[in-house]
Amino acid sequence: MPSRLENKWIVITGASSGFGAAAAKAFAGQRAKVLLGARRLDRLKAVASDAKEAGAPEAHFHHLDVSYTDSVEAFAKWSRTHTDKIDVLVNNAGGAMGLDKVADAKDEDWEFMMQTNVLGVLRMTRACLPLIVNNPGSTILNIGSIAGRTAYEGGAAYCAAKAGELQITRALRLELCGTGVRVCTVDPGFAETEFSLVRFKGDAERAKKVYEGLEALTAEDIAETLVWVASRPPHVCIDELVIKPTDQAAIHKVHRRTVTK
Ligand code: NDP
Ligand code: 8X3
Repeated sequence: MPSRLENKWIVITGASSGFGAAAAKAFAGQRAKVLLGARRLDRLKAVASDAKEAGAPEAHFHHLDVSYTDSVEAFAKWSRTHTDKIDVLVNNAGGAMGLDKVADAKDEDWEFMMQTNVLGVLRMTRACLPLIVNNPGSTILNIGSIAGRTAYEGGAAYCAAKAGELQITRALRLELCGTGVRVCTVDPGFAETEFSLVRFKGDAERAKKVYEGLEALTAEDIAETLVWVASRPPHVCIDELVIKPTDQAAIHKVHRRTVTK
């Protein structure tokens, strides 16, 4: 049976690493066409080439910084040079910066988290909506987090940002009801990508400790889930999907099998 995603146009933000890069390859494996955005062009070029190899009939990339409206609008304009309709928009760009308590945290870290996870999702969605609204069966797929559902110490701004993403998803679903456009959020727990390396500003040892002793989710686990959500029949909307490692029963309840000192 041909894939429902064959020859569909998929826009992925934050496609230069982690979930976004894995999603580019997973959608490509369904013979979908991918438009990829992020700030690191060298990485995007490699991901686009991998996507072609994985079966994408077309794979293109363009600079995108979701923190800036101009950049988002330039990206959307470039998208229109390839297609006049978007079938799946994956709002994935984002992440955490720092794990400081409110008393010690820095404005620039808060600003990164709000700009990417909250305003970035709003900007990208607004810019792409003209290519989505007249396309029933299309999907806006936002990447949230279990952090948007449960708070943790040091996570005030990140948890707030992902809670913001969840409410944006819910509001947008109400706004688009009747258009046939699905609005979904996939909310992962611990997944071993560059997420913690970015959060800890390049401290690889500290980043590795986050996943020590447990079998974390992989980027491929999430990519496979995104493909599944986007390939449901058009009348089926997976509103909210929480996905965690089996070793993580809740945000604070993690079973670590081995811990080295
Ligand atoms: P990575 O750090 O591996 O990937 C983050 C991606 O976001 C990169 O491609 C990065 O690209 C991009 N990005 C960051 N800032 C911007 C920006 N201003 N404009 C455009 N792109 C940007 O982490 P993940 O793959 O894990 O994270 C992807 C999403 O998943 C994030 O929203 C994160 O919050 C969320 N998430 C992650 C979890 C985890 O445990 N890993 C769990 C739950 C949610 P570049 O730097 O090239 O711009
Ligand atoms: C990433 C999951 O628990 O590290 O969103 O915040 S967590």
